[in-house]
Amino acid sequence: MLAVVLVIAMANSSEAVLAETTRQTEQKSTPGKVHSQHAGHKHHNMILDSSGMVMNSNHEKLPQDCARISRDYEITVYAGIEFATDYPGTVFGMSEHEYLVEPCSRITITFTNKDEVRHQWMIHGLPRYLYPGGMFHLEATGGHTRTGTFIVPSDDKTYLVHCDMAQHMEKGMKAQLKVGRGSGDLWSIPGISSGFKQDSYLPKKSWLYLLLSSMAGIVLATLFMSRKGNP
Ligand SMILES: [Cu+2]
Repeated sequence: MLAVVLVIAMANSSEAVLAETTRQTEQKSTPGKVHSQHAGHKHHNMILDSSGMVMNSNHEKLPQDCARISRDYEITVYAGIEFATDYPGTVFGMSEHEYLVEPCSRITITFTNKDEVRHQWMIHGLPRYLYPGGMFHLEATGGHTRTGTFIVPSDDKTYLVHCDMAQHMEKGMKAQLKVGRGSGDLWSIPGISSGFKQDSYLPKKSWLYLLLSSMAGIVLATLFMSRKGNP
């Protein structure tokens, strides 16, 4: 009995290995093909080749809260060091750091990388039932262009857009996409919001303590002056 189970288990595992090897061979031999069954990226819809990547592109699946597509946008974005010159402290930049779109709209991004290093245009916080990890993602190697499409839900929300290469967001590749009225500005968006968050090291209501101590100072000074005037 045990031997039979072992034989079946071995047969299954060798089948699995064979299937995986075949899949890998297929992927190697057909660069650029859509491989939604990629091992480890089972649920990603990904097109990948040597000059870039398009992940989770969605041209037709509507978010649950949208009855139809309200509007189509075609947005061209350039990435590169030349777009950082207007913003002190940055190294990389994008030609647009803010995108304003209508609820339930369909957005096609054409992303051109004008640098030699790789850059990405990645948006977070999309509905996970449509976009694995809540993410839509374009990546272009130096001098290349990638195009992809996604559809946003109906709620007013501000989405983070960035390049996820190490230190690129910190060095200027940060943007925001506002659906409808948005949900406020993100911090450190070049040309939009300030570059740092204030750390709250002061005690709460410190303005109150400051006011009270100033008033106490004035009272003491007044008392002191009036005593001096009337010995
Ligand atoms: Cu980058």
